[in-house]
Amino acid sequence: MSDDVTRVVGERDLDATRFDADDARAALRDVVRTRRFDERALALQRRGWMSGYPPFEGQEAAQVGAAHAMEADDRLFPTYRSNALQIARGVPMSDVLLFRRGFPEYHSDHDVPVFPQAVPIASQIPHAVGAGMAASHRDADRASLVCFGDGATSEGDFHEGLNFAGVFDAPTVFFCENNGWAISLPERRQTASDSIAVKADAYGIEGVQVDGNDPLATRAVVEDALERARDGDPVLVEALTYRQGAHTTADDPSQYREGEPDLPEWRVRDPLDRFVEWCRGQGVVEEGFVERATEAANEELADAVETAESVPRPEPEELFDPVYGELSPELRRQREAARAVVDEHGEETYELER
Ligand SMILES: Cc1ncc(C[n+]2csc(CCOP(=O)(O)OP(=O)(O)O)c2C)c(N)n1
Ligand SMILES: [Mg+2]
Repeated sequence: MSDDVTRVVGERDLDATRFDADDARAALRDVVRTRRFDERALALQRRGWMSGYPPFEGQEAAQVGAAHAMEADDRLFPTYRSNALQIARGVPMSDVLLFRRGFPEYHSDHDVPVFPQAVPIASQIPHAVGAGMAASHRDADRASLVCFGDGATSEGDFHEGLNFAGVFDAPTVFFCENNGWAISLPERRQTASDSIAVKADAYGIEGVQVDGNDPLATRAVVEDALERARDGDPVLVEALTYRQGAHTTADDPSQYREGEPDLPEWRVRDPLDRFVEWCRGQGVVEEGFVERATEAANEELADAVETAESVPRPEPEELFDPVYGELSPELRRQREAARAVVDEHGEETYELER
């Protein structure tokens, strides 16, 4: 494993990268766009529009960089925190909002190959490896990109997934967003290894670290990793980033943030301002670019909320019917009780829930 952390922003000029001005602008536009999504989603949750929301503020650059590195046919395996990645990849904002609003089965007619977002930690990792193996059995030129956090590396599924990928050359990129925290547990308590990337050594695969708050560095590293993976060499990418907000809207970080880890100076906590400044210095964006990107994101969000609100609420029976072939007497009773509440209160039912 290389000890180097790949960095571009604040370290190199655009001319010294594989990217051009359009690439940099596309990255900035999506960082701004997903930041706006996160802010709006938090506000919607605060007024009861959805029951809970896991903010990704601070992680936009890592996710946008990874999204822009993927080819159309690559498979994405997101978590609850990977919504910037999904959006930058082309999943409609309304789909993401609807998942959080309690429509986990809903998806619109888009053509992004994306699996359901995983909430059980690390459970998606073996799935991604399996999909990668299926691709190689079919001689399909595609890879899986599986997202997870620093906390997921303590789960058995992480180790099983990496081991399997190493043994079977499964075309998989393991994309770990090390955001400093697993709920309240700081990264220094998560592992005694020197890094997360170093764990790849144990499975005979490559591990690399990248400044995850740098969208172009992340894109370059993930592009290379996906290319290697498609050739049968899985890669573990550790994107060093930082969770600025709460774990979810049900969390109060003031209870534990005193254990704040010290970060090296280059590891800025926020990717946006530094990237804006760098893009200006490189002559890539003119005055008003960020404002226009923000305005466009606001319009997209207004449409997404309207679309999400137009999708009919599921019937209460849908909570029960897909679970068992035959419901137990107690579940039958609950199913009837749920129907009775909806019949009695109609649309107000959803107000009562809050
Ligand atoms: C199997 C499992 N165990 C525990 C939990 C509870 N849980 C939810 S998020 C979380 C921490 C995950 O931290 P990390 O992997 O770093 O991801 P992050 O939330 O920082 O993106 C835990 C323990 C869970 N969802 N699934
Ligand atoms: Mg984490």
